[in-house]
Amino acid sequence: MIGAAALVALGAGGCGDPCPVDVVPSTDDPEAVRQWHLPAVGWTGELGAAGVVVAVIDNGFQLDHEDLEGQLWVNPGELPNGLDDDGNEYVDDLAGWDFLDQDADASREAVEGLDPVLAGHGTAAAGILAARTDNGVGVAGACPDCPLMLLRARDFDAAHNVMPVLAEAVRYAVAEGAEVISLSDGVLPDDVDAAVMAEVEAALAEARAAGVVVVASAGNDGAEVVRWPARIDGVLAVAAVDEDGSPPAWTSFGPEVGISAPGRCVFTTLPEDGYGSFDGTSASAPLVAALAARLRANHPNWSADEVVDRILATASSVDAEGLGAGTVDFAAALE
Ligand SMILES: [Ca+2]
Ligand SMILES: [Ca+2]
Ligand SMILES: [Ca+2]
Ligand SMILES: [Ca+2]
Repeated sequence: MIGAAALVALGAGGCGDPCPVDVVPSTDDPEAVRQWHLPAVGWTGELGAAGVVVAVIDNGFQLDHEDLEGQLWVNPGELPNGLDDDGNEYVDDLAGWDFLDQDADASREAVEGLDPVLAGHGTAAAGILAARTDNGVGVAGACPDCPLMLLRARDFDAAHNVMPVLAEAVRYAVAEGAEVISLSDGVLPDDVDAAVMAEVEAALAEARAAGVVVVASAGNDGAEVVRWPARIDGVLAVAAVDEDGSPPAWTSFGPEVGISAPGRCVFTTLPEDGYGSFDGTSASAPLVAALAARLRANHPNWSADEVVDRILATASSVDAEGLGAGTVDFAAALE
């Protein structure tokens, strides 16, 4: 699992202290007053990136969350009729797929005994990326015009620690037109089955060759160890910074990190039409994915490398080792 100890911030008690917000995003979303992370990365409220589909591969989602309504990618070739209309071998994949259950419903299903923090993981990541913005409800997303392709390929219990269906989810995302993949997930390198690793790395190489930018969380291990698959070449590994622009003690760091982004007290959507703070590099990666999508929209002919290079070249500096190029800066990158 991805550093459960650091994913501590959901629900009552939040981050321990109220999130200090000096600058408030200028949107009509009531909970945006708690979203310090948006102004911190230079996000100024513009919607941007119309039509650039971002795949979020995670542990399931509240697909009908009030602040994700209208934000989901829709498969144009599929009808709800029990048939595989578009011939992609997935029946009725109207808006994504559940690769664990092999069904069309990527909802997060209740699992008895599962930590509620982890139960809300996918919904939190999706909202950071593309919650509906300026709608008078909830929070703002960092790329609200990005259609979200929500793919369930992971559960946070031990049985799924090697992500055996991740390769299939990545290939689906690429085939169905996602241009960015956001992966708030990772395992310690020694915990990956060699065959699974090889298959996932092949799928990620295919994604990259297709121009798809893959962004992944570095991990919450508080050590110089970047989790797999963030650590592999061709995946943009994201570490966390806090509201002071410093690395929280729990963030993973190291030479494989490409960039850093806010990862503490990131206020976002949660299950049951909820909202709350989310901590961890699982919050950081979707922010960077949002910027990648924005850049992709502005520069449709750029390669994945060119998108990543722009993100790195325009980062603001961080006074710490192992955090890559610095903190992601939307304003500078999109200038
Ligand atoms: Ca289909
Ligand atoms: Ca169908
Ligand atoms: Ca399902
Ligand atoms: Ca909203």
